[in-house]
Amino acid sequence: MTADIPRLARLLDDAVRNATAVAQISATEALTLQQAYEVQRQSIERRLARGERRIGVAMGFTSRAKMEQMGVHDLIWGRLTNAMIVEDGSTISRKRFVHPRVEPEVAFLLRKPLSGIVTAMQARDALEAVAPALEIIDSRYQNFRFSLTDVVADNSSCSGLTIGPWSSPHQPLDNLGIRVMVNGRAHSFGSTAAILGDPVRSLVGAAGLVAISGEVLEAGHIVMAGGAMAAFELHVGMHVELEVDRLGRTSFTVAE
Ligand code: 0L1
Ligand code: MG
Repeated sequence: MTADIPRLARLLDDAVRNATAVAQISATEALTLQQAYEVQRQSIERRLARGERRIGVAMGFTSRAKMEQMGVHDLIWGRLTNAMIVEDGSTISRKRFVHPRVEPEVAFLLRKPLSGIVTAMQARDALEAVAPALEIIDSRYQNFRFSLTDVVADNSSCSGLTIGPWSSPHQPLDNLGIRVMVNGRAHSFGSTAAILGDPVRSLVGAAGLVAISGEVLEAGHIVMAGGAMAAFELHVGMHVELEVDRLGRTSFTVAE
């Protein structure tokens, strides 16, 4: 049976808008990976038609911790829009999400377009800046469970991002200490080395993956490198702060 891609795109877009979980698509439809990316593209097109603007991409499953947490072992990507930006230090409403989680990342800002097979040196050369970032992920599937094609169709769970101060990318990024604090207390520690050994490799991967879908990482766009550690659940009353060595801090608070 041919998959009804526009229907699935609408289903997931409605799930985002209503913050309501849906059943895994893979329970009833055997999508190919290419079809899953097409569902993602069409669901984001619906957001763009409502006035949102593309601002970049988010990479997923770039660390072993994330792969093991979710049982997916392939690099994936999702599309970011301006509506997903959570101002650094601001408060989000829990009601906007189904079952949100957060994960520490680094974000790249591009000064030149990048697409296809590129070297780490070319990827670095395309960079304008780097920043500490927190990604708020929110699977639109019941119980936060999905297959590879499910999560790709669901825009790789992208939901929100806070970005801290931008710094020069001309510095080693491959082993920066990461600290996550919740309500002022240490929650978890890690290193940017967890992201493919060096987050720049995630940028190389992003350039290759978007090219398969005929896309380019545009100048001025943001690339989220992927969670460096397992994501954790967000609850009302939490103040989450990330500090990355040499890059600085970013934070947000969760309210009703
Ligand atoms: O940064 C990441 O690895 C995000 C993976 C997206 C899927 C998820 O964990 O829900
Ligand atoms: Mg992420």
